[in-house]
Amino acid sequence: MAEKTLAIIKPDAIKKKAIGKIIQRIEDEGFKISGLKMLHLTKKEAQGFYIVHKEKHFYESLTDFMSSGEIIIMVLERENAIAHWRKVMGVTDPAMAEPGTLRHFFGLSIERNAVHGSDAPPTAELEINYFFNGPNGVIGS
Ligand code: FUP
Repeated sequence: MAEKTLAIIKPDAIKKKAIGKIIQRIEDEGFKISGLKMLHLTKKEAQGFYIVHKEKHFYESLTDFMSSGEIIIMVLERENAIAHWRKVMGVTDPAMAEPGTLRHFFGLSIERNAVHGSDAPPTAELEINYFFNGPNGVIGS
């Protein structure tokens, strides 16, 4: 059965003009893209998205970065979508990411790591709702 995950192309990858290559890879990996939009998040929207990290030392810098430029947000569907997308992205720190992964190709640092993916089914649902059908209105629609 198809599963859904949220995927984000982050500002660093957009600045590098990597949108086309990343979306090509997504399609080559058998995902169906069932939602897509480009947004420039406000600082508040970035803080809301990363609220689980609010006590972390990197929260301020991460949310500055995520609100520093446009991002592309997608809903990806396929069997085992969450785990498969995380495998295609590679681990959080690009320096540790395996060759062939998107973070290895495009990531600059643990903060500027090119792409985001949900980490579990409840998170995927929460993240998709945050951008596509949030209770307080659809962000950026
Ligand atoms: P991931 O699920 O791989 O995106 O990684 P995490 O949920 O652990 O981290 C969320 C985001 O926080 C990462 F994309 C990048 C950022 N981060 C930092 O900026 N510094 C750190 O030390 C760890 C994570």
